Amino acid sequence: MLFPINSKSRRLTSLDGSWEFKLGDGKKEFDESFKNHILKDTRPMPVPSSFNDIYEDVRDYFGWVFYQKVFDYPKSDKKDLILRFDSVTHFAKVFLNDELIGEHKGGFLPFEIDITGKLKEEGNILTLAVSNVINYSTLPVGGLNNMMQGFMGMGEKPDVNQEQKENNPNFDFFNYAGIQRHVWLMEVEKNRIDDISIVSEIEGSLAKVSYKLATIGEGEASLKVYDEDKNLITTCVGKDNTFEIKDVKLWDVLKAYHYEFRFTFADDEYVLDQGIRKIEVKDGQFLLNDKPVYFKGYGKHEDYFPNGRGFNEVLSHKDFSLMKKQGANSFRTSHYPYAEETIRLADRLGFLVIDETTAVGLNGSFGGGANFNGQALSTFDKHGIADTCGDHHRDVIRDLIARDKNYACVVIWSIANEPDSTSDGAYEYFKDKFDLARKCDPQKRPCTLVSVQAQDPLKDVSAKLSDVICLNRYYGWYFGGPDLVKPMDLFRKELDYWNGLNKPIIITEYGADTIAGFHDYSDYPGMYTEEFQVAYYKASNAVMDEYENIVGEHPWNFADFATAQGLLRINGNKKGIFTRDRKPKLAAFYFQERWNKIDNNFDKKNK
Ligand code: BDP
Repeated sequence: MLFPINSKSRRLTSLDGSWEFKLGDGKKEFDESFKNHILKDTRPMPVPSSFNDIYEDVRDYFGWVFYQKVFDYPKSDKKDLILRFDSVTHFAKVFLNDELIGEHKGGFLPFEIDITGKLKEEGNILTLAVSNVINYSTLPVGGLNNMMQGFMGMGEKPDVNQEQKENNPNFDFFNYAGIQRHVWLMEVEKNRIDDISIVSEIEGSLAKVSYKLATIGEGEASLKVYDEDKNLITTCVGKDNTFEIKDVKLWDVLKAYHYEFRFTFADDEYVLDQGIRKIEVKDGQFLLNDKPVYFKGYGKHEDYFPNGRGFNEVLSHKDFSLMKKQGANSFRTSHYPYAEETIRLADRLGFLVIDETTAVGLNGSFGGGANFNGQALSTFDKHGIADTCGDHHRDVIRDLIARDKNYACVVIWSIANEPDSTSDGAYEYFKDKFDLARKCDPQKRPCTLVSVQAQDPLKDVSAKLSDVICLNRYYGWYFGGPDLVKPMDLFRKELDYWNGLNKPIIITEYGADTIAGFHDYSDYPGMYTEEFQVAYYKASNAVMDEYENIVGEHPWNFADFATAQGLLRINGNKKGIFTRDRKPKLAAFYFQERWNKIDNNFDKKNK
């Protein structure tokens, strides 16, 4: 799916801004009686934004909410008109002038509805019914009770069969919802480019680049390629073709280079800024343009106050600036696809992206079943979690790759975060998803699943399926903390196994909750202090540095972030290297010093 742009043939009108907003009654089944009407008793709500932190009484609301915008639009007979939502979380029913015009499940990827001929010049009523409900059928997955809350006490446990009355995330971030990214009206040609795929093969200084256009209607296709100085490099004709670039300037880590690909089809024109690069996974190394890469960076979140998960252009730029100063070169879109604008910024700046689906919480035995009344559930049984959300998982993989397939910065697909990857049925379930990703991606990027710390890592199907092993490990925090000696021996013991597989390994999460301003001058600093966080990272990195196949480190998390309430969450998850408002903790200085000394092309094997 193409990113919405203005070009000489395409025109975008933003429908962002203040919409009318109203909570549903939180109880009843979905009721469509509102749909022909101007909503009453509404209040204004900014778009894009999560709704949760805008008003003081809506944060934990559960169920349907309604958004409405009434607008005029000039007559336009010659072009087609597409309504596009960059993301609506988690489920949307879209009504335009009395008619249900579309539905979409999944809160972190765009969807488009053709509304050609449906707009009036005056008084169009666009209403969205949006559900924030999460359960076994959604990704991310909702559980039966809040994983951070603990039990009810006095031997009582919540009723497993009770009707769901609230959201209980089976994941560790606040369930923000609403129209969280931009809304566009796009005027496009009737004969137009619908999709573009770019693949390149690189041999020395020669690149062979192939493109394929999907089109709607009739017309002739052509392509003009320019370099960054706007010199014309080549011209091609046809809907798919291959051309060569001699002395190619490659897109590289923190050294992005883009060619301008100017496609035309009939009267339509679409422009892509395209990076050309080569990825290979070989002998325990991750190679970019034939050179080993060392991943330095973070697992992140889209999270801020009061926007929630609402797209925040300013914050996105700020975060890249902070990461650059840190000496970082990469991040993971934990635990859902980020706004495409952020991916484009990464592409522009040369950051490497591990692009993750929304499959988080696909695990009935997490923490021994902490989120399921203390009973570990089998994830892959018939009618279990995976069975219920499996089809949706396939849709998300397809749609993520459809959106991000051309970005040079996207170097790994992450199929899921911390699924139950050691249980019976995990291999069959994930083989299907990995195969799908490999089939959908024209560039055949490496795939991974981000693996959870488990009793028996030898059973983890990641060893067989992942091209790059991604490990979330909490030795010295959840496992054995605050001791930083024995847990590190156990960490070593586990890494001996993974390192032996001869696949590159990235530690995609490790971390310790830290309250900014808590300090300790002791030689053995206490948990939650800034000194403990530094000691934890020093101890962990010392272990990780011993393993030549560990080619990357992503501390968890870049910044503190909001979560559901719970005994282990002190006003949110405090594992940030920065606070939620982007102030550094001590560990920020530690990583800044460490990473600025590690070359982006650190060849650990041959050091
Ligand atoms: C991991 C999850 C991540 C959590 C983190 C933590 O992947 O979402 O926030 O642990 O506990 O299990 O901080």
